[in-house]
Amino acid sequence: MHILDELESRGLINQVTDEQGLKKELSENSIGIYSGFDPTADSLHIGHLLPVLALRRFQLAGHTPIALVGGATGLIGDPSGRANERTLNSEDIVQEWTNKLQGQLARFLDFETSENPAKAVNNFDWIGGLNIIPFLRDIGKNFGLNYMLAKDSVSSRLDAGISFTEFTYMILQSYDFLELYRNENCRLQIGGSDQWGNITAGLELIRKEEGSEEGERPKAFGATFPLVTKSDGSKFGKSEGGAIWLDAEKTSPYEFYQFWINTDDRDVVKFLYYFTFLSVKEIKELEAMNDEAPEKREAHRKLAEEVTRLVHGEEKLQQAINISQALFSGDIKELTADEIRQGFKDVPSYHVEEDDKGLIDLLVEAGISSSKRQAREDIKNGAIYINGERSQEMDKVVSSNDRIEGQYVIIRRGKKKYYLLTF
Ligand code: 545
Repeated sequence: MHILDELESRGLINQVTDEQGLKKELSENSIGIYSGFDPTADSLHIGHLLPVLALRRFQLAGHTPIALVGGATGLIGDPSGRANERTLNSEDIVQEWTNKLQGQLARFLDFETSENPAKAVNNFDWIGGLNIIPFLRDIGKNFGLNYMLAKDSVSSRLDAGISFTEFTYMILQSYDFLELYRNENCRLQIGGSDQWGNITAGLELIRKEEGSEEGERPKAFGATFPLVTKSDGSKFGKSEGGAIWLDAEKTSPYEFYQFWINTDDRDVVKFLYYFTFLSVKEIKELEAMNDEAPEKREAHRKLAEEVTRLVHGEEKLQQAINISQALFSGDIKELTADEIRQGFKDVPSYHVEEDDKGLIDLLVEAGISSSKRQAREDIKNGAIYINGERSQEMDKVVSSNDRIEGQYVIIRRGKKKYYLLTF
């Protein structure tokens, strides 16, 4: 199947320039395809996944993905899709975030394959040293003020205000496209729908700078992805705790997995198309299962597995599954310390100073039972579980033997109330 048809059948194409021309180009040649990521945060989140995964889809189809990190553009700030001027980050911060994003992007692409290895580039390498006079003369001359003012990213900001800094952003992104067109055989830029204006500005620049004498159109194209929407109308990619980051330190693989498991029944099929590499046929089968028995959550589980594996790898996925199962069954004694940290990140925790401590005192001190009397009652009633096992021994002493990897004890009171004790 043609890569463009594949993207289309997955619902991944929002807009595309000269679709037939692009189709031909992709069938006849192996080309460079780029997408850019500005270091405006220390991590990507799932809102950035579509272009990252698309770069990989194009690589699997034999083309060369170029992941661009905006070491230069990140110092300026893209006004696209933003209602207000950004505050500038320091150069040190932008440098640090550039390195982090480069590391994250690299995980999704294959740099080893001999035919079409991926490329990682930083636009600071060609923008950082530019001189303003030649830049304004050679590149600036191609941008008419009316053209720039008519772009959504600018026109929508005329009331709220836009600095010259952000106003010039489209010129820099256009210059990147020209640079990659010239030096990396890049013929296609992809991005979210907010990037359409910047991408087409780049195509204009390439047309003007590289157009041949006979007026033959240079072969460069642009394509955008749809905005990811949810059936319940809420914003995609946010949970109660905020954004779902790709950095495991910011969103643990377990939380990440849970986010996908909790996908609305009405969205799960769409997300399988968007965020996995499962074939249309496989997704159709999952769709049938979801229609018949949504409560079994086969499609949700598959979605969570596939995306978690893609982002965090097999080992972290297995941990996330372990944690989910343990929390579901209450049988948590086999969990590792790392799994405990992920699974019980949001439960109340209490640090115990003593090595050995009587259970009754512990329950009161940690705020699990309201008084010693209540603690005795709880134990007697069988409401207290230590690492998933009911404990009805009144004079139980919690000691190092009870600790998971020497560090943690999980107390459960009743059906669902968990407490994390650290030592
Ligand atoms: C810079 C130089 C280029 C080409 C592109 C750029 C970046 C582009 C932009 N993109 C967004 C972005 O978000 C921050 C990511 C890291 C924290 O601003 N001007 O950098 C997003 N992009 C991915 C998708 C997007 C877009 O990285 O395109 O639409 C989000 O889905 O907003 O030469």
